[in-house]
Amino acid sequence: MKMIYTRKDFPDGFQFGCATSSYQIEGHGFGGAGRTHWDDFAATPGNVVRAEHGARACDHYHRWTEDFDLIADANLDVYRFSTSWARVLPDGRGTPNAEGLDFYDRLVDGLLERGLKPAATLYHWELPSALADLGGWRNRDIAGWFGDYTDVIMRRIGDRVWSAAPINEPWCVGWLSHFLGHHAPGLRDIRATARAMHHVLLAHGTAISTMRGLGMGNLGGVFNMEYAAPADDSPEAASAAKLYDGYYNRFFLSGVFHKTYPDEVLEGLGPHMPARWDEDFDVIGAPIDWCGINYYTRKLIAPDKGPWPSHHEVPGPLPKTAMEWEIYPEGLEFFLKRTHAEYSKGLPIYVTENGMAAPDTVIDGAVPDPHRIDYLNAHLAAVQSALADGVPVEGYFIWSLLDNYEWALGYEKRFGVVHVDFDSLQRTPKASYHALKAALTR
Ligand code: IFM
Repeated sequence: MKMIYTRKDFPDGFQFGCATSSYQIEGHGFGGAGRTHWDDFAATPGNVVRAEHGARACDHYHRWTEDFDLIADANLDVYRFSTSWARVLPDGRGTPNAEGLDFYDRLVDGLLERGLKPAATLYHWELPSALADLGGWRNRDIAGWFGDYTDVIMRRIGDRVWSAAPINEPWCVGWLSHFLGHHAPGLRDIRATARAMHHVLLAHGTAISTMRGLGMGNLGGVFNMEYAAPADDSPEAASAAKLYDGYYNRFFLSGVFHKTYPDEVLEGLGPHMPARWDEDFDVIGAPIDWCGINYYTRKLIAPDKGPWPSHHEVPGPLPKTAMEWEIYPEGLEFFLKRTHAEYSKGLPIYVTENGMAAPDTVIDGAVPDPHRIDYLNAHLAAVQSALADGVPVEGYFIWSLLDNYEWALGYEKRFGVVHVDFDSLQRTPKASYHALKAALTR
C-alpha cells in the first residue's frame, strides 16, 4: 500500500518530519534526571494503566543513533523532539545536570550530522517534582522558573536548533491535567485550572522573550486542537460545542495572537483567575514566527444540567483509532484555514503532530499497518486542500517516530511508524514507514 501524495505534490521547501517527546521515549531513569510529577502520578494506584512509567521507555537515551538513522533513512527533513526540564535541572532550578546538557548537545549534533533539522520543544509535560511541590503550574513563579530553564538549555543548544517552541499543547497542561485530572498532577479543580491555563501562557511568552534575548529565531507555539461538533441540532448543543471550542482551542490562540481570552470561557474561569491576569498579555503575546497545530480528532458535545461547563462528550459514529478517537480529517482542514484567517494571519503553519494509535504487531518480521497509511493519506489530503486555499502550511510532522509511553494509557497505544518491542526494545519499521520513505524520496 502506498502514500497517495509524494514530496513533489507539495510546495518547494515543505518540511516533512516526525515527532517524539523526552519522557515518552528517552528512559527517564538514566543519566541523572530528577524526579518528575509523572513519576509521582504513575506511582499512585489507578492513574496509569498497570502503573507504567517512563523510567526505561524506548531507551532512546542509549539507542538514539539507531533512531536517528531510521529518521534519516525515511527521507524525513525535521525531527521534533523535546528537552526534559528535570534532566537539565533535576530540581527544576539551581545546579544543571551536566550529563543531561551533554545528552541534548549530542542529540542536536547527531541530527545535524545526518542532515536533519532539530525542532526543539522545551516542555512536554514532565515537571520536576521539586517544582510540583511548590504548586507547579498553579504558582505564578513558574513563568520565571521556566524562563531560567529555557536560558540554561538554549545557551547550550540554541545556536544549532532549527526551530524552538516553549510548551507542547497548553490545553493538556491546563485543562486535561487540572480540570479533568487525566494527566499529572491529576487535579480536578476549577481554580487550579484557571491558574494553570493562564500561567502556561505566561511561561510560553517568558520563554519566547528569553530565546529572543539569546538571539534565536524561528520560534513558535504548538497548540493542540480538537474539532467540536454539536451532538444534535439544538441551539443548546451549538453553544455547548462553542464553549468546548473556546476553552480547548481558542483560549490559547486568543491569548497569544489577540491578547485576550474568549468571553464564554471567562464566564466560567474568570472568578478563579489569578490577580491582575489581564496585565500579562504583553508577555503572553510576544511575537512568534510560526504556529504549530497538533490535530487528531473531533468530539461530539452535548449540553447537560451539571455545573459549568455544563456539557459532556458523546460517542460519535465515525471509524475510530485505538484511542477511541474518531477519524475526521475535515477538522484538520478547518483548523488550518481558521488559524490562518483569524489568528496567525500569514505566519507559516506547521502540522506539528498528526497520527494514529493501532494494535500493531510484528508478523514474520514485518508490521502491516494499512490503517495508518490511510490515516496519513486522508490528513495529507486535508493539508492539500488548505494549501489550495492559500493557507501557508510549511510542514507536516507525524506523531510518532516510535511506539512509546502514551501517558496514562501506558505502552499499549502504538502511535509509531516504527514498532517497538518493549521487552527486547527491538525497532521494526512498519509498512507506513516504508510507504513514507518511498513517497519522500528527494
Ligand atoms: O502522545 C501524545 C503526545 O504526547 C502529545 N500529543 C498527542 C499524542 C497522542 O496522544
